[in-house]
Amino acid sequence: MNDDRLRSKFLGALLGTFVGDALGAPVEGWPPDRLADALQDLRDLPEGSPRREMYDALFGLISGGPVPPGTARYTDDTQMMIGVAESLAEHGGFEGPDMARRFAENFEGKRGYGPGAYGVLLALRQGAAWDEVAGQLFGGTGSYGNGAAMRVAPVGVFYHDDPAELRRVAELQATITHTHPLGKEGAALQAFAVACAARREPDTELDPFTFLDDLRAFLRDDSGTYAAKLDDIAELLRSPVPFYEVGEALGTELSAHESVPAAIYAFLAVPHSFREAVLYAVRFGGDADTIGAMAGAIAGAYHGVEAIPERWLAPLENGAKGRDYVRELAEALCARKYQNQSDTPSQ
Ligand code: AR6
Ligand code: MG
Repeated sequence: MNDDRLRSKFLGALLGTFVGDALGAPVEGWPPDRLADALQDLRDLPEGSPRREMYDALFGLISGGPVPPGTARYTDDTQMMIGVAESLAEHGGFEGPDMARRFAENFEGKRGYGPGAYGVLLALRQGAAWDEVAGQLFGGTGSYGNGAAMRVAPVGVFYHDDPAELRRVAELQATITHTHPLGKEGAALQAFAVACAARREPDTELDPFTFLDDLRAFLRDDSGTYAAKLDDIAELLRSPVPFYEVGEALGTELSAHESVPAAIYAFLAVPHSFREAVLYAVRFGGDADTIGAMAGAIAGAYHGVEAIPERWLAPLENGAKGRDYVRELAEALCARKYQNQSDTPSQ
């Protein structure tokens, strides 16, 4: 694979996370079968209200109407993905204290963090050690929320050619906030899905069943939860059903095992189009921002940044750590990767 193409995949994975997150955010928590009606209802919200602005962005993005600049905002998914990428790009590998510090410094409470992660980040801001707080969540079982998977795209592209190191770093970055085995495995699986997408040439036909075989061989999950989900994905691809039934079958919840599979499905159902894969993911409703972010990461890693519609990129918020910053971060991460290996992607 030539170096321009790989660089484009780094950009696609990170900006794909951002776009999917921003598109899904306005409809997070909505039931999929009522999403069309709900979009209609939102039109009645007062001009200038934050929810209305987000709606304008979403509706404009989907329908082709006008999109006010800066109105497509990201949530905790992208904010934490930025922390992962910053730390990897700076150190060329996993540094727990540094990544946790970046999560804490980037943290803005209004970005919609899950309750478990919110508490961990407050503790980190008050000086707690990076590997001590998360294990205490949920009665000491740790979180199996999708928060470690939603942010993992940088690990997927950075280690796309090294599955063992990818798994090690995906799990380690998870443990800062998510120590439950299902939370960590969801992060590893999502990172590996991004890697598998990054390793494939976008202009050749993608076989979803071979892709699923690769994911199955990677799994390390004694509970069998993720293997069963991958079987369900294969079955749904063989015998397609309406999208809301897909959501019901695979799950669209805040937990990793009830959301990572839906994101993988959205990519595999429409592998020829970044745009359609992300729209499919967002229309699941439920945890739409995170399923959108994860599907966007996989589809972006496969197609590359050129496949993300310009009219989706243009309205993304672009403040200090906004769209241009994420683009530069993806460039820096790619440069760091090949500096580490002291070669270029094409050699
Ligand atoms: N036992 C019971 N419930 C659990 C457990 C457990 N061990 N682990 C998680 N949950 P959290 P996140 C449930 O809070 O994963 C935002 O919208 C519990 O209800 O760690 O960082 C983000 O954008 C818990 O509150 O948050 C993500 O989309 C919930 O799972 C999403 O929330 C989420 O776990 C998850 O973020
Ligand atoms: Mg979110």
